[in-house]
Amino acid sequence: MAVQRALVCLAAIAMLFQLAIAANHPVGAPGGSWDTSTDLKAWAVSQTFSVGDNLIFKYTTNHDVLEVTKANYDSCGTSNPMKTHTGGNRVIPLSTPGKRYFICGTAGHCGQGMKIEVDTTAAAANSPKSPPGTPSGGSPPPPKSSNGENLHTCITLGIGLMLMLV
Ligand SMILES: [Cu+2]
Repeated sequence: MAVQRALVCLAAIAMLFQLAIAANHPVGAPGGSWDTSTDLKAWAVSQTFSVGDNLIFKYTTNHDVLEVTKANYDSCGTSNPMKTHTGGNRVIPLSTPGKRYFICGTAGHCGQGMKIEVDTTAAAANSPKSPPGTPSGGSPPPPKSSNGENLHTCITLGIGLMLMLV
């Protein structure tokens, strides 16, 4: 029984960590952003993008964000972008593995370095999807008298642990 409780506790903590693993990537941070003065190429290389992460573009309105083909990325071609994002604050979910290309559409900015290649990798093998045991809308597993309490303690512990590590 004690082993079972320990396992539940570990599972709860693992779930919390998994949530923490999905990362946000503010483009150019720290110290820079989506602008012409940030070394965005170096920034992109320094990042590890995983499925489930988010790219966050924050920029002044003299910029925009175009998602383009590799050819247009290479040539700074701004015609026929796959997507155009304006408004100054854009969250782009990285939901599938593979390469995506973003450039600024303002004349000259891509040539000044406002372009990034984002290579999203599949989620790491040690963070599997949550088990399919809980169908959406299904009822939660039958509560056992003290387990709820234990789970709560575990989650509290897990959050404490995360805060320590952050
Ligand atoms: Cu720009």
